Amino acid sequence: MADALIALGGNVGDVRATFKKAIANICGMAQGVLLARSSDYATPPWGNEQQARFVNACIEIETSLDPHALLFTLHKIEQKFGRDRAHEAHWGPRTLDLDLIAYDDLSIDKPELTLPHPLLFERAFVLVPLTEIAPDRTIAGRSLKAALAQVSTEGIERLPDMG
Ligand code: PH2
Ligand code: MG
Ligand code: MG
Repeated sequence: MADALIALGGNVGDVRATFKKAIANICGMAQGVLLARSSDYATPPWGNEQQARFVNACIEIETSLDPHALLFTLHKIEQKFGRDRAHEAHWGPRTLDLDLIAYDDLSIDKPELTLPHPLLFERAFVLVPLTEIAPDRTIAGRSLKAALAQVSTEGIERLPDMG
């Protein structure tokens, strides 16, 4: 079994309800066990600022899928929840984005999959929820806590639990 960190994001529809269903799908389809789930956070849009705020979260799972099969599964789940990669704007609005952030300590540099995720350390909307669930983790030799201290978390707001 491998340990995978996955970032969730979205800003179209009832994103928090989508997350809940998507996480159940991930565990079912990735033969996974949910090890940790962060809080949900409202985050200012990054990359393209002319769009609604996002909701972001991170999970840690144990999975028996290899990284490529896991990525394929994540894409299938994005589709199931209304994601349309063919017709969306780069960094634009979306119902559900599932990004594979890290898979054990594996480094992969292929067009279809780069691990760890290349923009991880630039994105407070990933570092905030990830540090919540893995405060002592290092990825590619960098401590998440130290990386978080170097980005602005302005406008990021932890959302109350849904119960
Ligand atoms: N995802 C994007 C583009 N911009 N901004 C925030 N805050 N959170 C995201 O998940 C996000 C984004 C495209 O995937
Ligand atoms: Mg993505
Ligand atoms: Mg993304």
